[in-house]
Amino acid sequence: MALREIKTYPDPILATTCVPVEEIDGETRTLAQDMIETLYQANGLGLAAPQVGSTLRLIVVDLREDEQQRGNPLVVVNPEICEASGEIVHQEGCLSVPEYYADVRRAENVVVKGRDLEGREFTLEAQGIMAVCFQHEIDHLNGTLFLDHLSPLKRSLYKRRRAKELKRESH
Ligand code: K1U
Ligand code: ZN
Repeated sequence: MALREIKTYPDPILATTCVPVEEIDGETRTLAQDMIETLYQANGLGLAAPQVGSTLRLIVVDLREDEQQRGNPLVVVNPEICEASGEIVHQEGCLSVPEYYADVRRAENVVVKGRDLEGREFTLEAQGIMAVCFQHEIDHLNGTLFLDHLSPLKRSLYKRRRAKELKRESH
């Protein structure tokens, strides 16, 4: 297993629509294992393949039940939201959007369909923060960031701030 570099905004891979995994092979498994290791090192709740430079439709989510718990990772290959209901406004952050948090409105309950690393199809139900997390990760596979759910004003303020940060870092 290896840590992978987390791509940050405005890396163009974060705006890319990812392609379905056609065959779950050794490379897919290595990618998933590396993503789990990278997720834990970054202390995130979820991670999508484009965040580590791959354009495959694959996400990993940590299904811990409380803040102290770790190590219950779920890999979902070709995830899809097949049902969504309710509404929740939750503060979101993103490992690819450093040091920025904002409230986002999303569905409160989702049913997610996908495959595990053995190719077996499964569905799961998620509520609250886990539902938010699945929507956030599946957005990544469609080239969408939580910034895209904000008002144009908030988004452009963030983009200006990020451009200044990157300019400072380059000097
Ligand atoms: O995709 C990512 O960048 C990971 C991101 C996913 C996310 C989960 C839930 C709400 C919004 C976004 C994160 O994990 S950011 C870290 C985070 O928000 C968090 C970490 C531990 C506990 C709760 C939240
Ligand atoms: Zn994210």
